[in-house]
Amino acid sequence: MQFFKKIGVGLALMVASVSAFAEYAWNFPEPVTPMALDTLHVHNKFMAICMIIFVVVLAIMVYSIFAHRKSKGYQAVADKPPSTAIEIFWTLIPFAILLLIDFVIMGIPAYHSVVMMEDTRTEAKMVVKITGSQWRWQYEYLDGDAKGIKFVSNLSTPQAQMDKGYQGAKDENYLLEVDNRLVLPVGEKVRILMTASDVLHNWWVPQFGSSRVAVPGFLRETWVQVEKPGTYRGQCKELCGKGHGYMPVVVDALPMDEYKVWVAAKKEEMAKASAGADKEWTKEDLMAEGKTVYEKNCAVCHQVSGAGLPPAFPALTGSKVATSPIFGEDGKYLKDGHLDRVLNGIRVMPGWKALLNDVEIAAVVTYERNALGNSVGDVLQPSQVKTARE
Ligand SMILES: [Cu+2]
Repeated sequence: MQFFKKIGVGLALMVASVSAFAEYAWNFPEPVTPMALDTLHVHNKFMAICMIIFVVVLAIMVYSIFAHRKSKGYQAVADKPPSTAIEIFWTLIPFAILLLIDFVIMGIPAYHSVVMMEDTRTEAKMVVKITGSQWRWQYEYLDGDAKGIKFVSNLSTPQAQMDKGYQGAKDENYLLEVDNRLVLPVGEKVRILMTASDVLHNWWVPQFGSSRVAVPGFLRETWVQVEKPGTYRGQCKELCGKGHGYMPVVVDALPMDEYKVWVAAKKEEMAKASAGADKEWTKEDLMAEGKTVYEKNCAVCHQVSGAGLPPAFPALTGSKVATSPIFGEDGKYLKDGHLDRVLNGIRVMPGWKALLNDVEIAAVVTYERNALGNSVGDVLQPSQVKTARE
């Protein structure tokens, strides 16, 4: 009887864990979108169904073994002549039960959830395009007040904390912090268009319940409607290379009025940046800006020191590209020259044309030519980048 008591205690614990669903420590993170909530409900329902099946099957099994034991005079089935009718009967009954559970009791809520995930049409008031690239996210607002806002979102955890042998304290949001967060209004259905520029990525925020693989050359879609203001964190969920663990997603969900303030501020910031492209920059200013841009965007492959990780990521220190002239005699930038590489990329290196503004590109090129062990001495002005783009 001791044995049955133990089973009883075990079952009681399992049933008790169902009530633990209320606290999310044991379960999915707290859902903040209708999609995440629906998925959680489906998950809980399925857990309960699986548990009932488990308990019923185990109970029948334990009862059968115990009640029909040999010492009571029961004979093994194998010793009796087989009955085809009984065999078929006992195969069809569980089959019918499982069919009912799978297709009706589990199928209907799962279907509801999937349809909900696919429905990007209804009531979507704004569209954000998300591009994954090795190893960062790019966000672009395609309509509404925020139309024209676009930026790159890079990991902002200090390099030192990621170095081998680092002993100090790590940030609270270690590897889950970025320089530019995606900002979305609360309560608004946002359609998300997703693509990638190099390999597969996956923009995933667990609390949103939406996850979709970003595929180069394809535009895929999903949606989010954040119901609760707050900061939500996620990661790239598709193994995408060396920096896969270094491209987090951080989303700020703001109430509509605060969101509008953010949009206005961001637009002003962008206008200021493009105005900066027309003035003449000093070498010091470009170098300072260039260092920031380099360490944010380029150091992940070419390393902070410029030594690179050959052969995949060549060194910039002493590199032919970074030390030979940028412009030809006709005044146009040279093909395969420094500016060409930065604007258009090559092989695994993305083109930075769409990701960085004129000032940032001019600054990073100037920096690469006059730091990292290089000392070419020349300066690239933002206005030259602007002309080069045209
Ligand atoms: Cu990725």
